[in-house]
Amino acid sequence: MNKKKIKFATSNPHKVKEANFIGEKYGIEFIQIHIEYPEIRHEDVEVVAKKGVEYVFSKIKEAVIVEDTGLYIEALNGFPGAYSAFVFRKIGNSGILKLLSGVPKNERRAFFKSSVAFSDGKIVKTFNGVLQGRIAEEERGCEGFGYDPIFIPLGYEKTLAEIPALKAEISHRAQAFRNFCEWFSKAVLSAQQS
Ligand code: ITT
Repeated sequence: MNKKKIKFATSNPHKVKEANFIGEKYGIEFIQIHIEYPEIRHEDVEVVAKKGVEYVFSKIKEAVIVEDTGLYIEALNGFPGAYSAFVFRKIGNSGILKLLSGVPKNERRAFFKSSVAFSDGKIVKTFNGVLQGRIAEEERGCEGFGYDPIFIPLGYEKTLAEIPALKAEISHRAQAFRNFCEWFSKAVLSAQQS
């Protein structure tokens, strides 16, 4: 089968790998392009992703997606949320663990939200995924990236960095890309074929 290729503007190759794990099942291949876009200040990653894709489309004038993810920690009133990239660069996983030191296990709830935004100049559409879980007491595991070593999905005891195969199936990103691929293969690919 000829794969449908879609450009994916991101600096993060891990995201592309996780997206392609899902895309593969739909005959869709995501191709990484390096175009920086301004991440506007907004608490919701969906709004950030939508503005981002509009900017990237205006530069390349071709169908493209961007994806923005945030880690929302309940005990910190949703921090770092849409500022997750900045916070990760500044204080990293050890800084988050310090902020939560002394917070008991049952109060360490958190979730990841991922939003994929698509634009082809006519349609701008977003697709979301959420993964519930909690923040671990210490960093564990060496797979994955970013906050994976401190995030334990609901119903499990291991961090995402210890269970990459499971992450690939159930993550916020897997869900958002599955939603995108479902829509894209129905709305766009079937219209092109008829
Ligand atoms: P872009 O170029 O696509 O923006 P990025 O890595 O900066 O790549 P985000 O802004 O979406 O991506 O990510 C915000 C932060 O959250 C950043 O520090 C990531 O490392 C981290 N992050 C994103 N997705 C994650 C995931 O699935 N697991 C753990 N950390 C993640």
